[in-house]
Amino acid sequence: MNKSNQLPPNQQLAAPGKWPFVGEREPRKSDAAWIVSVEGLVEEPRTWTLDELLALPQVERAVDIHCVTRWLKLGARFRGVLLKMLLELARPKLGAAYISFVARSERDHSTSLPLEDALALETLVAFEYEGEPLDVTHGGPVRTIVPDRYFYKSLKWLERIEVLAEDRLGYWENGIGYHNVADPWQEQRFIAPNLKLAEVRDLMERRDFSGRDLRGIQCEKRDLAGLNARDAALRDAHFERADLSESCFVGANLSNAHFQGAKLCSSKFAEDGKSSADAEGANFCGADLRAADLRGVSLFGATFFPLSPREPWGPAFFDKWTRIDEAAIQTLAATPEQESYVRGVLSLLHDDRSE
Ligand SMILES: Nc1nc2c(c(=O)[nH]1)N[C@H]1C(S)=C(S)[C@@H](COP(=O)(O)O)O[C@H]1N2
Ligand SMILES: [Mo]
Repeated sequence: MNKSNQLPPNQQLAAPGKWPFVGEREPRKSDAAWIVSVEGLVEEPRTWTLDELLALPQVERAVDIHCVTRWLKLGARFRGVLLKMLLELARPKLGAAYISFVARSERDHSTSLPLEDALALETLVAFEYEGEPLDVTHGGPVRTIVPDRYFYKSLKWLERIEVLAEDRLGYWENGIGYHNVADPWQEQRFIAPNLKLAEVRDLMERRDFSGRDLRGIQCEKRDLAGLNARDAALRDAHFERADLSESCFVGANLSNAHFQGAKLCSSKFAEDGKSSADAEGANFCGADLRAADLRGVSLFGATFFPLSPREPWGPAFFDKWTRIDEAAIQTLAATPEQESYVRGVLSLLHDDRSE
């Protein structure tokens, strides 16, 4: 938390003890012993086995985890070695300006930071969480922890630290469009993609977004009733107050989409047997979800109930034809206020006395 005891904008607390995992689930399968190396623009490239790493001076830090999908976890205790220590041993050369962390994972997942920031933020090469070895799903045996950045800057299964003269965008930052600075206090979640205005206008007129990449699209207050957005990439899309009744979002990526005050009555986010949508971090406050079908939708960090009384929108509307199954509700478990709001409304609606 910062000095004023505030949470970063549009973030909500995860329940104590809850730590959802995000992204890849496991490292690349390999029989080779785990090593961590420092390479690139350094005087002395180094490699450490896990035992050698563990033998270096360790520190313990309480770190706030800020997930880009709108949940945070305060004061998570990590133990490890400071990046600064490893770099002092490898000695960056003149001209070293960026650092890229590369994972031992199927897609060689990576993320980067300006060297100066990585050091100033006291990046940790961590192997323990709350006194226990890191779980594999959370990046064990060794991951980086970058305080004060969205958590996608904290790499799981660290294998290689590359010191570079020029930046090399990481997996989420390159193409997928996550913000390369990622400061949660500035809400640097995504960069705006380059959508061609004429094309967007045409798609809106035809109400057909299916299969398109329309991240960050601006559709506030639009009449888009009956929209076909099947399998569309609509992360961070703006649908505030739009009419989206009877629309189809099956298979769409709606993470961090803005649905405040939108009409979503009879919209489908799911279909029997077919992939449902990803709505992690989406904002449904004030949205009309009567008769909407949200079965199996991933809702980590999504909000249905306003995070603060200052928010201009009240809670989302449901009726007894709204379909949210247990699988979808359970994805809200990390944010108990949201979960209990949804459960509460649904049980009221399905209570015979309210009919
Ligand atoms: N190797 C690797 N590291 C990764 C990712 C990934 O997919 N692969 N995802 C990132 C993202 S987006 C987040 S939010 C955090 C999630 O860490 P957790 O699963 O321990 O919560 O890891 C980051 N580091
Ligand atoms: Mo993330």
